[in-house]
This record gives sequence, structure tokens and C-alpha cells, in this order.
Amino acid sequence: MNLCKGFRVGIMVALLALVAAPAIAQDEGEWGDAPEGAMAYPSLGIIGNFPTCQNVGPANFIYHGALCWAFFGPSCDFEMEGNAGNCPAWPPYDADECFADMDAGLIMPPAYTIVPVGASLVVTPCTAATGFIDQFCAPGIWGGNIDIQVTNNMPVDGVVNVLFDWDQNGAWGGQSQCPGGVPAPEHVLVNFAVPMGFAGPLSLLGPPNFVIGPNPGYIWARFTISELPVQLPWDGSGGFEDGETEDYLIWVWDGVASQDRTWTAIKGLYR
Ligand SMILES: [Ca+2]
Ligand SMILES: [Ca+2]
Ligand SMILES: [Ca+2]
Ligand SMILES: [Ca+2]
Repeated sequence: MNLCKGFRVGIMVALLALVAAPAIAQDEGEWGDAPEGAMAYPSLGIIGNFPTCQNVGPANFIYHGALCWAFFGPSCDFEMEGNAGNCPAWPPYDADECFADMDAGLIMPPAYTIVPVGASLVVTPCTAATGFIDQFCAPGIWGGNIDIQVTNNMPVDGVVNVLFDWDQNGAWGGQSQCPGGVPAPEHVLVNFAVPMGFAGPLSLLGPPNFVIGPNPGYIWARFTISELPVQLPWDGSGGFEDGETEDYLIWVWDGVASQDRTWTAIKGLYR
């Protein structure tokens, strides 16, 4: 091969590498597991359109390369597709992380998942722990009612982003309104820096508190750590070299104390 031809081949290889860049998601990596094209809220009959699967549209997906230098909880594990490779199938729900499974990092609140019972889908706790983040429109307080274990072993500062589907429409973005016109944005933590070398509960870094949305019930949430900030407005999709995404179903309290709920149920039996 003469020098000129070698140069041309080099250019061609570089161009091919550029063209091939979006295909990075064909490789093993870290993905989300919030439902896409599947039932997200059984009691409401709402199908999830969260950006999780590469091969389910119209929603996009989120992907992290198989490095795991930045992660939530004890570790990452890698798959070829969303929902731990089960896309487009739900159930199983939360096939990647649920809670206390040696992967998941959520410290509080307790997480829930969805399981088939006969012909129905039923929301059930991930573990024996049950409980809500707080009442609708109450403050979300890092270290008070929400926290996640995070580690950044990357050679750069990382960023964490967190989404909650407050209006239960099966997608992330925009905002809901609480009484008095108080906005409750779904993107509750925006490009929050996690210094190189940090390992601990995210609350130690003082992330800003937020407003819990106005809908009581179950809410899909996404926690993402990455080497680069997300583009705004963010719908939960993206492609990153490093980091991890963990999705959780959490409970927003309707404000009815459990003893009242029990008493109402008891009275109902005698009517
Ligand atoms: Ca994941
Ligand atoms: Ca994984
Ligand atoms: Ca993890
Ligand atoms: Ca939403």
C-alpha cells in the first residue's frame, strides 16, 4: 500500500468510526428498567412510555457503556438491552434492580415492583420493607425521606439526575401543580455534581430539596449517574460511556392514616 492510499484508508476508518458511534448501544452495558410499551400503573390502566428499550418505540432509551466506574449501590451489572435484557417483555418488572439485591442503591423510601397474580398485575414491595416517600405535595428531603448510595471512581466529577413521573402519565418531563400554584417539576435533581472519589449517600453532598407531586399512589422514578450532564429538557434518555441508571416504583401517600383506613374497612364490613 502506498502512503497516499494508506492515508485515504486511515480517513475512511476514521469516518466509519464516526458513523458507527451511535451503534455503541449494540454492546453490553447498563440500562434502565422502567416499563416501556407495558403496563406502568395497573390501578390506572396507564401504559409506560419510559425511555428504556432500544428496540421499542417511540420512546428512546438510556445506555451506559460497560465500565461501571460510577454507580449506585454496591455495583452495576451489564446487559444487552433494557430491563436486564428482557425488553420488550414486562413482566418481569424491575429485572435489573429492585432493592437490597446487591445492585440497587436506593436507601429510602422503600421500593415497589409489579408482579402478575393470575390475570392481574399487582403492586408489591421489593422486600419486607414498606412505606411512602411522604404525602403528596410535601417536600422531598435528601437524607430525610429520600437517599441513594453513590460511588464515583471516574477520573472526572460525575453528575446525578433524578426524575419522578408525578402526573402518572407514563413519561418523564414537565411539571405538575400543587395547591397555591406551587410547581412540582418531574426533573427533581438536575445535573448535580458528584466529585471524583466520592462514595456515600447522595444526601451528604447537599442536593436541593424538591416538591413531591400532587398525585397519591405509585410513581416511577429514574436515578442516573453519568460522566456528562444531560441535555435539557430531559426525558430520561441518553447515551453515556460510563455510569448507571436505576429505576424504582415508589409510593406517594394519600394522607389517610393506616388506622383510619383500617377503621373505615372495619366499619364497611358491618354496613
Ligand atoms: Ca440499570
Ligand atoms: Ca444492569
Ligand atoms: Ca447499582
Ligand atoms: Ca409524567
